[in-house]
Amino acid sequence: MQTFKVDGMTCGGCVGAVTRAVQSLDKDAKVDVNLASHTVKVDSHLPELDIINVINLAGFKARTAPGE
Ligand SMILES: [Cu+2]
Repeated sequence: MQTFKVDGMTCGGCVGAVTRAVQSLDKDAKVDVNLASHTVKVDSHLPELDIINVINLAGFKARTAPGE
């Protein structure tokens, strides 16, 4: 499980967009978005950097959240 802080998510549409972005790289990825804490948890085999890049390409601002 990898945890990211993602800025720019405001509604369910954003949740869907982030989820689809990650799953475009790994269709079996489990993506758990918490809008209130701006946190995205990803359970997949993807490298951390790939996840950050694809979320940013979708129009958000992702960074690692170490220790969470
Ligand atoms: Cu939205």
